[in-house]
Amino acid sequence: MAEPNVKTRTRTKTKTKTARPPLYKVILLNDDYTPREFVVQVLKAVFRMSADHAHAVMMTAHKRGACVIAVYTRDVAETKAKEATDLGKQNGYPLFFTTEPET
Ligand code: TYC
Repeated sequence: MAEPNVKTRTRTKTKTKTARPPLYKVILLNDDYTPREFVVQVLKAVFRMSADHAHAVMMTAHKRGACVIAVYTRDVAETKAKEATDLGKQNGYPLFFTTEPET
């Protein structure tokens, strides 16, 4: 009986993956002096949050001491954290935002 003429070839497919930049968390810290409503205004203005989301985030920081509010590339995270902290400072409040690398 004749063998079927099957040729097997191995192909190597190379898929190039685009490296993603490391992400940084922006964290809101609680304090005893900044008015709740002011925190909400800053979250809406700097982090483009809805009123409801900003209020929920503010309350989480208020109750637990801190709240992760968003992740961005390092530059964006640091710029937004500084912008938001400066808004508090300009108004005489100790409101503070910090950043840390996402693990
Ligand atoms: N603890 C503040 C108050 O009772 C409100 C507040 C909430 C301040 C969250 C900062 O990240 C914060 N007036």
